[in-house]
Amino acid sequence: MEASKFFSRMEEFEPDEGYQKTYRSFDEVLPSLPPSKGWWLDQLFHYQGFWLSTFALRGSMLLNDHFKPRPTDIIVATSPKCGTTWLRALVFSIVNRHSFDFSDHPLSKMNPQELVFFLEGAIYIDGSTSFIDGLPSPRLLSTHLPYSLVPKSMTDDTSDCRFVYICRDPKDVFISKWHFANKLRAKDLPPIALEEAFDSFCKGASHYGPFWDHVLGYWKASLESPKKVLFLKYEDVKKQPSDCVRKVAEFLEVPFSPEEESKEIVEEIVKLCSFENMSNQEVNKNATRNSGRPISNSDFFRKGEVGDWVNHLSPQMAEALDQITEQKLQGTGFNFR
Ligand code: PAP
Repeated sequence: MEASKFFSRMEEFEPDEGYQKTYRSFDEVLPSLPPSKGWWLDQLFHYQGFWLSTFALRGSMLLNDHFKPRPTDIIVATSPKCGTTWLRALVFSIVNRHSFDFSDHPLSKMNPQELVFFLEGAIYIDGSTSFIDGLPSPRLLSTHLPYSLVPKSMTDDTSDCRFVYICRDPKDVFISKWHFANKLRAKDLPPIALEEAFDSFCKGASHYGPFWDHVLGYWKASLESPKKVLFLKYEDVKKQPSDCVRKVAEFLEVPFSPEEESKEIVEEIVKLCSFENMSNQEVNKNATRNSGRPISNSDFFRKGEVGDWVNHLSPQMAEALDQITEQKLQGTGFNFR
């Protein structure tokens, strides 16, 4: 299929020669990539070590060729279902805490995806970086791309943009992904069986997988460049949300002042972004996304718990996944405990 067919707003955008070149590269590269069956979309493609949908692949190529990072850019980076929605909300409310009243906050009216823009998604919709280019600084952006596929102009030493990454126990990630995939599957398809999804997750063939390689890419980057990449775990944020909020604020160089501490602003942020509060906002209960996909904001708020996998995975499956995790993480200095 020609790249131009993918870009839904192409008629509004006149691509110059630079963009035409990227579209052509995409058209050339796609047929050469090993495919795998997706969980809801037709196919995933193995590109530079990761399984990407055509959506993510195009996004990555367009980003690489056309995105101009700014030193003030803040990127929420995640493998899907590790806490993207939550981290978007936390980062937005930390960075903008002087601009909004907690009693009348944008997060009460908008889903975090409308406040922290999904890079490869926005670029896919426009077929260009024009929307992202038009955002005022500091830009709050998010990506699911693995660190190795993020443009070098964002990750190398000359760039000051910062990444806040969150990961999560792969057993919970898998269960969350499986539920989500079944929401996204076409109505005329049966739900994807847990065993089938499990098999492909273990082999690494899920969106932006292998999961472990995604985590390790950001883990290593956080060790090598601690000022550029902050690495968080979902379970730690659940356990000690206030500490994590302070950590993110310090990393972003907007630490809480003693006055803010005395006014309990950290606790306000934790409350505002909590699963209970966010999942009860009208916008997150009902609104359907304007993305052409059969998902609504409520699909991003399922249980928000640590350890829900126990209700779905057999002990054998859990052990198999733990073993893969142990093997993959051996010698890296990282674990999910
Ligand atoms: P995405 O990567 O596709 O954008 P993401 O937000 O990471 O999705 O995943 C949703 C998960 O985060 C859900 O987990 P579950 O399926 O295990 O329940 C969702 O419930 C959880 N989640 C969403 N908001 C919050 C929050 N405020 N606090 C804790 N967990 C949350």
